[in-house]
Amino acid sequence: MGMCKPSKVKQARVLLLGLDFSGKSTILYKLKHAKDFMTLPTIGFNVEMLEIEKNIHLTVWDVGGQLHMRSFWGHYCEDTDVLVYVVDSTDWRHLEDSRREFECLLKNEHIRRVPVVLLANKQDLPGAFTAEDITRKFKMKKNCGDRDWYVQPCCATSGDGLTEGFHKVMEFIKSYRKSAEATLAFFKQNQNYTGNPRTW
Ligand code: G3D
Ligand code: MG
Repeated sequence: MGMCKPSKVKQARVLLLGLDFSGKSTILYKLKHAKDFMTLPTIGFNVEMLEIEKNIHLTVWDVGGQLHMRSFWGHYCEDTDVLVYVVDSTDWRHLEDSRREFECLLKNEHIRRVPVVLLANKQDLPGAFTAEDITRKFKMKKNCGDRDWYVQPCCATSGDGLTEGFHKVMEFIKSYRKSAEATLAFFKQNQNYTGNPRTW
């Protein structure tokens, strides 16, 4: 009788959030299909599997960012390895809204120490705030001081900056899982430990 080889493929979960129209679905499908893609306003969510690195499968959840959907964001946080938050860098009218939603999201207990990659999208458009502007406006040092974070300028329609942004996602996932493994090893000696850290 043959024996099944254990699968070498590792799984991780990425939560892709941001206000509606910031470019989340364009990013998801640009990475998935590597070509331009017509997006429609997302009703509910889109979910796709991406393989940015061999043998690591990212399940990416792109949840609608309309006002009525934002109250559901919290329901998607559990088991998340990295939060990717997308900002329309030209939409100065809604920048404060976006920052407020971001700060609220960071308080969710399921993503308390989860790393954050913030994508400063639509850099191709005139008047776009730079990644440095967005870093300051989103008070990244203060708001994300307790976790790994990175701000990546990008243009979802051309794809510029997406590879760099998602390589950062991969780097963060690996170090997040490694520290979870160390935590698990440490606490395994303690019989009373009932936690469930995210290990491979
Ligand atoms: P969402 O999923 O966050 O709601 P979408 O956003 O991905 O649906 O994108 C909203 C609109 O912004 C789309 O335009 C899309 O083409 C555009 N967009 C996304 N990223 C960029 C970018 O980097 N540069 C520019 N110039 N436009 C971008 P339409 O007109 O199709 O609704
Ligand atoms: Mg969408």
